Amino acid sequence: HSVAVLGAPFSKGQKRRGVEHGPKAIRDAGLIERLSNLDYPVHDFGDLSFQYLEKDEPYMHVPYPRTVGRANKLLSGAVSNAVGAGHTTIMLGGDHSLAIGSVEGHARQCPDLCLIWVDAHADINTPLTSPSGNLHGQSVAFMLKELQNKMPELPGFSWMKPFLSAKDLVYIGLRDVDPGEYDTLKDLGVQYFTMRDIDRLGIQRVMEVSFDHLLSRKQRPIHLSFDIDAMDPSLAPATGTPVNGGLTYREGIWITEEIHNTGLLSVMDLVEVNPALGASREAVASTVSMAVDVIASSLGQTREGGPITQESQT
Ligand code: DIR
Ligand code: MN
Ligand code: MN
Ligand code: MN
Repeated sequence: HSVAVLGAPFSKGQKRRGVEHGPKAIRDAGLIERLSNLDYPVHDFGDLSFQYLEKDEPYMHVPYPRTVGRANKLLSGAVSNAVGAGHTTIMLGGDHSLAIGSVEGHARQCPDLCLIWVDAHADINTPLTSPSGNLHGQSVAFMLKELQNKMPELPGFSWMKPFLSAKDLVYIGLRDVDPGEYDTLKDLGVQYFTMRDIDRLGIQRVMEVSFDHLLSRKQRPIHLSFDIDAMDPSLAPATGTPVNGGLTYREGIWITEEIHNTGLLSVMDLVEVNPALGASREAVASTVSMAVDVIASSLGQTREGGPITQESQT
């Protein structure tokens, strides 16, 4: 198989500037070279170019609905094309509102996909429950069929319909869940693992139960939506909404290694790297390096080495 890398320099799903520079920072840190050390061809599709609408009045307290909706429509088509061409697709954000288009485009090719959401946050607010209004905290609510009658019709989103069932979703890494989100998670019976659950069960067991939940009935494509703020802020400080007590390096890599080992990873989002934040150059460099490591590990980079292949003979 082959890998497609797709940059999505977009930031209007939240209010801090700089996250649109994520794709460039991740590429500059050598992502493509790292992936070419693995055993398949890598196609870099470059960055999408998003239009920022001049007139885009807030919907209630939700800023830039049309701009976010349009960006996601564009991204959806690009992800759908890349998956349709047979590539395992890596989407570099940009903020996490981009998961709406990424997962939707993936689902157009693979209607039976399942979604693993690795994040400090559940991103399942609706415009009515959202404390901030920011669309990057609402992405999952746009996807879920069960929330259809709780979602107002936002301008910019008429191109899509909810397409995912709550049973096809697992969260890992949660530690900052808003009250409305908590109620939704409980009402819908979503399978989720907070940092407290990881402390209790261990990350190995968390992944085992996650795969049991998603894959025991049948094998199907996995969409991994990885918000870098899932990682502990000591490892990934350059992000818009860091929360203490996150995943360790080894927990993060265990998650991605286990997902690779299923052989079912189809699309991965890596979002919320913001090179304009972070207290120093080192802080930005460590965040970007963490992003490259979880991507490479999702695509088969191992901690165990491997046999000689054609590629490994210089
Ligand atoms: C918060 C923060 N729950 C919100 N969400 C973030 O704005 O809805 N998601 N930062 O990544
Ligand atoms: Mn997120
Ligand atoms: Mn987050
Ligand atoms: Mn492999």
